[in-house]
Amino acid sequence: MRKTNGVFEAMGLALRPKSSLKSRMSFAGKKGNRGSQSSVDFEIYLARRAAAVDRALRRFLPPSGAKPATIHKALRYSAFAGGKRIRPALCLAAAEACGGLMRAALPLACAVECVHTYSLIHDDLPAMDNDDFRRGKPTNHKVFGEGIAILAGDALLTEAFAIAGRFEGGRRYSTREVISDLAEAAGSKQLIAGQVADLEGEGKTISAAQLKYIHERKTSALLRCAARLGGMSANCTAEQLRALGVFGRNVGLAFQIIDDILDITQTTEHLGKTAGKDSAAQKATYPSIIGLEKSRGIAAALTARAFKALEIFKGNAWGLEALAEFLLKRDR
Ligand code: GRG
Repeated sequence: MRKTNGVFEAMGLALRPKSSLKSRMSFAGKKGNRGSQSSVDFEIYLARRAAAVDRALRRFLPPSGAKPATIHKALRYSAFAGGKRIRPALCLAAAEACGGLMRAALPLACAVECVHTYSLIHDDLPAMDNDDFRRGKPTNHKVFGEGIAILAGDALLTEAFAIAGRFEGGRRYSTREVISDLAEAAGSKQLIAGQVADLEGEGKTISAAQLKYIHERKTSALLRCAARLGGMSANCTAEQLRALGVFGRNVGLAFQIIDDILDITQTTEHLGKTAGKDSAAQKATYPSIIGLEKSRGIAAALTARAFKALEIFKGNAWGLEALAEFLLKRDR
């Protein structure tokens, strides 16, 4: 039986022990009976995590009545529009794997979600992807106008660092270190570099190596950072931090490939965002270069690599394993 983390458990947020959850979870690369029960269990786990993140974000973000009300309404509109909260879940699961405390990890989980939400608001703008629909709702600029949407993104990015600053620092990692990790992931050599390469690659033939460069930055950098920050909040060892980075990077790469597959195979209504955007924008994706089946194989291989990185946790990283498998099989 795995060790459970008392603090996560007391809040109804710990994963179930091995016998009830893990035994029904299948490894990403294995064939076999993948019962629906395990995914139901994990969806409940994820929903509880998302609810905890929502409660914390409601507290951390300025209220919608704070002046000027327009900007606070706009940033809260996107922050609470129904995102899946994958990055915060990853951060919290990493903290749990390292025996950490929910209250130490929550500000960092929320900070990553604010960076993510800002990037979506800006990505949807007419000057970027020009999208009308996100998280099942009209995009921020469609509701509040372009000027306010730009400012709502700016405000969320800034709030992210204020929220991360609530992390008091621990035995091994200072507030400065976590903030600098987040800044690096969100900065011009990672998240923004990915977006620049993505924009510049539109309508061009790009190689698989260039595509990987984009995915590593546009998507993987923030997922990797979420896992690392969770570990740092829990005073993880240097070896654990490295493993969380490898895990997050590979899960992030798989996440983007699955996202590109879903863009082709699902409807706008189901995804809550416009489907078919990549081919419309003539964007190179793994499915467009190597086809759907090979792309699924690469996503599974990346997930298997992510699982491998968790070996050092000796069975205490159920949340991370379940999350990686859930992300590989997701349909939205
Ligand atoms: C810096 C403007 C700017 C953009 C950075 C993140 C990004 C690049 C663009 C957003 C669009 C995009 C295709 C991002 C790649 C990562 C991705 C698939 C995001 C969607 O993440 P989900 O599915 O979204 O977790 P929810 O809405 O559930 O939070």
